[in-house]
Amino acid sequence: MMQAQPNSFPPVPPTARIVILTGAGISQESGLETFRDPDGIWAKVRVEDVATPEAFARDPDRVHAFYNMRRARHRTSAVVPNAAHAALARLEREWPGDVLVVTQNVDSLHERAGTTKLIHMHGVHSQARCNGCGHVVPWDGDMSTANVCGGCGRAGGLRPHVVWFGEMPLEMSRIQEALSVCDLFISIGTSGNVYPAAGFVRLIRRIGQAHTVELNLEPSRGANLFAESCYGPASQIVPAYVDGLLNGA
Ligand code: BV8
Repeated sequence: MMQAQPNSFPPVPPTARIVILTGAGISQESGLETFRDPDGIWAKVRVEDVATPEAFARDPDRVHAFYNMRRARHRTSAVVPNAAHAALARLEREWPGDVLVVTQNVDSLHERAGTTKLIHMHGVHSQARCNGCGHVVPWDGDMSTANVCGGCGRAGGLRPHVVWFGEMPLEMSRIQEALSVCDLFISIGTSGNVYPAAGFVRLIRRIGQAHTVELNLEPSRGANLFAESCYGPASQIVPAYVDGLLNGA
């Protein structure tokens, strides 16, 4: 495992606008599984069976069981924000410039750590959406085809308010706007496999004004696209990187 490298780049000016992309790796030390690690979610269940609109149309009970299991896991007392989530919330509080977290994660660990400027581009499993009328409501317990939509009164159409493969991620124009003006782009805990998130660093490089940093356990698929990188567990390297930013501010 490559160890954290000292930050040998010029200090980031305190007016810098920061966009941070996070993936499942930032939540791994909180006890939530990643997707593509050897013991990850996709090693146990196929995307085509649980994370596409076609899967939900074909076998909604199976898809509900998959998300009910993940929602229940997330509710256990052992799953709490780790030092990486806390460091990003501190950065938002103490950094003079704008800080926006764009997460691919459907858990609520960033909010629970105190991050408020946050976009869940792949949705959240703590909300339900009606396939019939689009009504979105908070959802904490199990969900099934027996549940009735509070908006249209129909049963059977409620689904987790998450973005499946083949569906458009949420708030893409707001994300693209933030990427187009940012001065620092930090990617944390993502393997760089899933688009459009995996393409953000290419967009940033095309615009050419922002410094790009990858903080991950190991090099992602897009590792060579980042100007700076630091490898190790997020709970260690993210607080260290945030300290470096705030000490230089
Ligand atoms: C779309 C659902 C278009 C919720 C998920 C090119 C361009 C555009 C699209 C595509 C394209 N090529 C292919 C596509 C289609 C597809 C795609 O990208 N497929 C891939 C597999 C090739 N993309 C889509 O379908 C997207 N939609 O493009 O729509 C469109 C246009 C018009 C109209 C309609 C549609 C939708 C993608 C969203 C899919 N939904 N999740 C859920 O169940 O969670 S994706 C799923 O993968 C999760 O959201 C997850 O967050 C995401 C990415 O995974 P990672 O977060 O990176 O997790 P992973 O396990 O892979 O990696 C973890 C990393 O952490 C590793 O690197 C590991 O080393 C590291 N790590 C582990 N432990 C630690 C650590 N790091 C630090 N510390 C640790 N302790």
